[in-house]
Amino acid sequence: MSKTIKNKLTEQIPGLREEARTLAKTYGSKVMDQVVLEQIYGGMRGIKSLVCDTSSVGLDTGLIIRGIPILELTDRLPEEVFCLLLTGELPDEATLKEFQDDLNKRAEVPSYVWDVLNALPKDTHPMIALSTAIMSMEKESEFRKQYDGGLSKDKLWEPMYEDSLNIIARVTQIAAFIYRRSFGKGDMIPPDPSLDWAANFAKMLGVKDEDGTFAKLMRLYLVLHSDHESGNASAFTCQVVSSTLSDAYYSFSAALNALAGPLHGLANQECLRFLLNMRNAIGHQPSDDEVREYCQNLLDTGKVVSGYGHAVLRITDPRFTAFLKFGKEHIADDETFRMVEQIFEIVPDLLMKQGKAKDPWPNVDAASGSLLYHYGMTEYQFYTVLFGVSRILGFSAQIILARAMQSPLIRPKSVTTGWIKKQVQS
Ligand code: NMX
Ligand code: MLT
Repeated sequence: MSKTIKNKLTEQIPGLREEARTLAKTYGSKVMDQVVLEQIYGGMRGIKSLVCDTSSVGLDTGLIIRGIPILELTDRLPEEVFCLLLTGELPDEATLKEFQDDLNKRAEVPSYVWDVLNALPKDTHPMIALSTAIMSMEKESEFRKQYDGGLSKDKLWEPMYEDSLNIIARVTQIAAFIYRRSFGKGDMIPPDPSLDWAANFAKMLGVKDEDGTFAKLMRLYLVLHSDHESGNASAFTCQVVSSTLSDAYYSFSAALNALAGPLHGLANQECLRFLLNMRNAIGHQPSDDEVREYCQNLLDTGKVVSGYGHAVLRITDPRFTAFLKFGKEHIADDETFRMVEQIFEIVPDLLMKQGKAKDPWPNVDAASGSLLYHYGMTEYQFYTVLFGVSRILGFSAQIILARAMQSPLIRPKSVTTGWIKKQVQS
């Protein structure tokens, strides 16, 4: 199948290149955005300076993948969403099957990766283990081999595609190994190629799942986190590294390091930790007043409420809505999930009253942990690895397309404080 996706891309690329060339040539000097000083000091927030066709994030719509709002994709498999991210089309049944078979063929993890992981202390953070495991496989890179062999720039997307698919095919085994080793869950569970990517992952994690609901959650989880345009910290890191013509191993590892920060992907771990701390501090299932007081105290002491706020969104993140729906359907009476609902009722008001956060609404990280916790994955230090496994789909689609478009080295201009002072005085 991957041949089919690859064929599709091969057909699309000349047209995409021509379109970009014509746009840049015809309108090269047209002003697309203006930069104000606040943005320079404010983390470049909102500056339109990147092209990303895999997905877009509207401040009042949330994630849209190739024109399809994420809430219309929640019953899809992550493999289908990957095809959509990369080619702009959902696969038909045969294409999907071929893609899944292709992933299975690529699934063998080099044995030295287990040695590398086994050499790490067991209490190494799972995100370090994931990033290290991916870096350790760099010697497998087809991109590096072919670049060293002189492959021309216009063909570099092909080995990028090969590397990306190899990583997608292997990363679930690696992540499951990390989970089982870090938290004393016993030996590795071998992959089952008869299952889809997410169900296979759920099985390898070894979480008890008699009725298949955890596998269903994994499918949803891996769809919802798959991409969020290219300005977010991890995808941007991935693009920058890949733009130097580093391969996918370097690029993903670097991107995962960016994802591992508490303002980004680690917020899912922090959010669950916050729920448990609140429950422990209060000593019983908290009342609304107790939740309000606890959260207000957090804000008063200068802390952030993890899972709330966003650099782009100004609405409830539809990915949160999808998790909330899943929770209401499957675990409505769960105590931790109830706290997620209570916080949703209470925190936006507190944030609005505080008047600092531009977006007082929940993001993707506010509910996901409570669902995992319910199904027995209580080790919240692992949650960002799940985010990373999913986001590797988006990283892959983005850097394959970037090489297909022969995107240049990313190198914006910095200025000194002295230069800024001169500008504002003139
Ligand atoms: N709780 C308390 N304060 C907040 C929150 C929050 N949830 N969100 C924003 N603020 C504060 C922020 O710290 C800043 O304060 P100060 O002026 O003292 O530095 C002020 O509000 C303005 O920040 P914004 O411009 O609204 O947000 P920004 O675009 O800078 O940052 C986040 C976006 C997501 C980093 C921020 O909302 C945040 O820290 N949220 C909590 C962490 C989180 O959930 N991150 C996950 C994001 C999604 N993901 O998975 O990556
Ligand atoms: C993401 O999914 O990457 C986060 O919501 C962060 C972002 O978009 O900035």
